Amino acid sequence: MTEYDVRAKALKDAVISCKVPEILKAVEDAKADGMEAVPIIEIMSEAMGEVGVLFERGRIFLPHVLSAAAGMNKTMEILGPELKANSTGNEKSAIVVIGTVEGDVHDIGKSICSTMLQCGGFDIHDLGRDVPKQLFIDEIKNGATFCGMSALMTSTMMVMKDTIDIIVEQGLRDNVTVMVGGAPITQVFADKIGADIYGESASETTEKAKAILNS
Ligand code: B12
Repeated sequence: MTEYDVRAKALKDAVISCKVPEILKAVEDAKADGMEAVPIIEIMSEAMGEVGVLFERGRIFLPHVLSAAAGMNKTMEILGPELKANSTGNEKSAIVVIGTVEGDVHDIGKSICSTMLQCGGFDIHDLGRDVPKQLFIDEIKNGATFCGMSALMTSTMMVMKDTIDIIVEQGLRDNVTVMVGGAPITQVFADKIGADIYGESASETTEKAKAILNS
């Protein structure tokens, strides 16, 4: 195992431990070893998926998941400023409205996307979680040219399609690039509901959004 692999495993194990102090210590150790913010976040995001699997199998319970989520949020508080300081920005800028769709409170991945898009030079209007459809529409009417929707549950995925339908009905479709993401979302689903960008990760989302902005 390389030194990087050892550090990556320590980060993953810390998230899976669901203990905030262990998570923060692993992040500090990784930073001290020179690991950059983006790989730290990506490794930890993947480990959160494993936390979900353990939860599903009944090996851990809701308080554990909440604690791992708190560790993840605290990590973003620590790494966010570093990400912003190292950001390369972009020559052009655009307003991005982003949020987790109505009925869904999962916001960790959405917030990571917000931070990375902001580092990519976008002007972020983050509406948070459980966002009513109309709020996305209002932001588009007020000048947002990118609309990012996150959904983590099979029961809320279709809210993305409903929102796109309203965007079309209101004659706003040509004004906005629609981006969708979240663990159950796939490229196939994104194509089916008529989204422009599917982002598997925050860095991929930022690259794809930048490519459209600069095209
Ligand atoms: C953490 C978590 C919670 C936390 C959320 C805390 C928070 N503030 O977000 C809490 C404990 C509150 C929670 C609650 C619930 N949860 Co939960 N939760 C999870 C868990 C373990 C991890 C999610 C996560 O944060 N992943 C890490 C992030 C970084 O990954 P990500 O969100 O996928 O984001 C990345 C990409 O997808 C992408 N991306 C994300 N958003 C966007 C947006 C755009 C625009 C783009 C382009 C890209 C993009 O970029 C991100 C970063 O790289 C998942 C398991 C899983 N496998 O996903 C279950 C999971 C999503 N939860 C689940 C369930 C069922 C629930 C509850 C209903 C449980 C309950 N019985 O009460 C409630 C939901 C209540 C509600 N109405 O929403 C199920 C959903 C099952 C399903 N098929 O629908 C899962 C899959 C667990 C499971 N296996 O059962 N949960």
